[in-house]
Amino acid sequence: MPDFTKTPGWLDWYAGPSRPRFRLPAGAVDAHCHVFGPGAQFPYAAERKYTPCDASRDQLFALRDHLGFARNIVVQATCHGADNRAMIDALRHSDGRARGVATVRRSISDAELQALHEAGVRGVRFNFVKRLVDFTPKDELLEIACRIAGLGWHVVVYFEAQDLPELWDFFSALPTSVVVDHMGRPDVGLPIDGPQFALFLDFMHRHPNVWSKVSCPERLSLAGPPALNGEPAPYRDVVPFARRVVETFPDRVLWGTDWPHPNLKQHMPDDGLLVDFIPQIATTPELQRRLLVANPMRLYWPELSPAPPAGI
Ligand code: 0GY
Repeated sequence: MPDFTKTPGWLDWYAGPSRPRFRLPAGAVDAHCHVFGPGAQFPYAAERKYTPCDASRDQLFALRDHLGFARNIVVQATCHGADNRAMIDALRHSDGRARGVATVRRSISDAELQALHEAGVRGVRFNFVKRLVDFTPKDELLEIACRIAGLGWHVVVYFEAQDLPELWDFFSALPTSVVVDHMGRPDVGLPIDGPQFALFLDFMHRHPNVWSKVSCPERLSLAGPPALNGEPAPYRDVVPFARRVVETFPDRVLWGTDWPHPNLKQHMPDDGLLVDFIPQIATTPELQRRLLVANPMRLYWPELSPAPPAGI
């Protein structure tokens, strides 16, 4: 049995999250979360950059029910490399209430892709965050994107804001819908109207196939969670950024908890508090319905979704 001792400083996910004050709309989808192992059943990948704590599918489903979500999108985490078994196991045990985003290599066969589709996978993730993965040549990624386009899947991309200029042309060449994790990780210490965030908004304006997850305030925030004396908004410095994206592109945004919150070493969020962040960034019931229900259903359960609004 390999050594699966947690990476030093790793914070476990928050046990006993509060019950959110914000009531999620019926049918809400947690569109970004993970399962980790358990390592004894689904070993972590040899090439991983961190070893997490275990976070099982049953624990994920318990959180879903506690927070009031109806469905999950389980995104393959880098600690499992391209071994999608833990994620697929979660989909198979979800009673049809979870779909997935996989990591695949160029060597995957058509039959294996088809098996992933039948298990509920609807996307692949390309990760460009250097602390998380080794470099994969772009021609290999483009080849994968062209193959999965035929299945009606999309590409999820994870990168940091300073890398968008270098990645712009590659993203523009992708033949599918493209979902950006966590707004492309803006530096929220910079002005919202400054060049860095303007570039990201311009990227979305110019590419109608690009969506954004307005998730991970706890990862992006420099201000942190509210103090115990009850500051008004959790992660308040992230609010204007996420709100700008939600209000500018209301039909191309998704939200997820990011449970079990990999690689947080200073502060582990209370997932109930994260849900209470939502009405700060999607301020009307209609924006909330699109963010949490209509948009993720259109992307992941199109067969259950009404026809999209005109122009989408
Ligand atoms: C996230 C963020 C992170 C990690 C991963 O797959 C992963 O390991 O996505 C991170 O460390 O920023 O979205 O889960």
